[in-house]
Amino acid sequence: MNYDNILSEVKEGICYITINRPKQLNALNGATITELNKAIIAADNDKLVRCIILTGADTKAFVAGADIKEFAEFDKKLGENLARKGQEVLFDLLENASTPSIAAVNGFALGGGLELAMACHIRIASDNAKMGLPEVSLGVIPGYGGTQRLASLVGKGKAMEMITTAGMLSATEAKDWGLVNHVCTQEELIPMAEKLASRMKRNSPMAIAKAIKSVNAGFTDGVNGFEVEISEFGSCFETLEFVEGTTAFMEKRKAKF
Ligand code: DAK
Repeated sequence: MNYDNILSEVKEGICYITINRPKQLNALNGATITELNKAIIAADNDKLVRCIILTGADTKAFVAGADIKEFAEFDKKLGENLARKGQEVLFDLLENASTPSIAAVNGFALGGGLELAMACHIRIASDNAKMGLPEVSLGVIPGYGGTQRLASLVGKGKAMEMITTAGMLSATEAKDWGLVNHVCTQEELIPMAEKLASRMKRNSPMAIAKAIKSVNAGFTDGVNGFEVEISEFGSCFETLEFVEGTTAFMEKRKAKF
């Protein structure tokens, strides 16, 4: 499918989605959110796609936030509605997708941009990346799940510091804080994401999907993550991928999923 604001391409089991508005530092406007929604649904429904790598076009920004020019005119009702809709159609969608996603943070990831990276299952960053939630400097608060996901990734105290100071972390600080898993040079960023993806590709997509569901359950209010794990664990035993995984082990060969 052709998009105006993003690029989406599937190669060797990986769906590469690139936010492609470099002149606006890849800021997220409504049209971009709609296209990301379509591309993520398509990737998650494509059995050949085993990992999604999300990045920003050019070398300066992953995503420098929601498009400030677009939300400057919002009122209370519109703000609330769009926060709910945006969370559903993009951020929750990505977090709850069965396909694992890696945010390859190649520059500024601010506001909605950091929220997007945090909705991915894994984050890696190039050494020029800068991350922050500067919303309070604009008189708003993070509205795409940032107050919740940042606190769950770095802890409440550090999240409070980042949000109330509107400060930015360097890539190495973000790694020290647990916000990103790995830091590398800009040239190494996509190869590093591909290396992680290639390890995922060896494993059972069914089991990965169930593991994602179980981990996420532990971070969902009113849901007992242990119970979800037990039930998802049990359901693995009635799948062909389980049969293939265990048979391959006993036959001393690599499983073919
Ligand atoms: N929106 C729109 N345009 C942006 C942008 C943004 N977030 N960030 C950068 N740009 C544009 C600039 O306006 C500029 O465009 P021209 O003036 O050339 O037309 C171009 O990108 C290049 O930017 P700069 O000239 O500023 O580049 P610098 O290297 O000087 O500075 C910077 C880079 C990243 C430090 C700076 O651009 C910057 O501070 N950008 C804004 C960062 C920011 O505050 N982001 C927004 C965070 S708040 C909502 C839910 C959530 C949200 C909103 C609504 N609802 C549910 C309704 C989330 C809000 C946020 O994300």
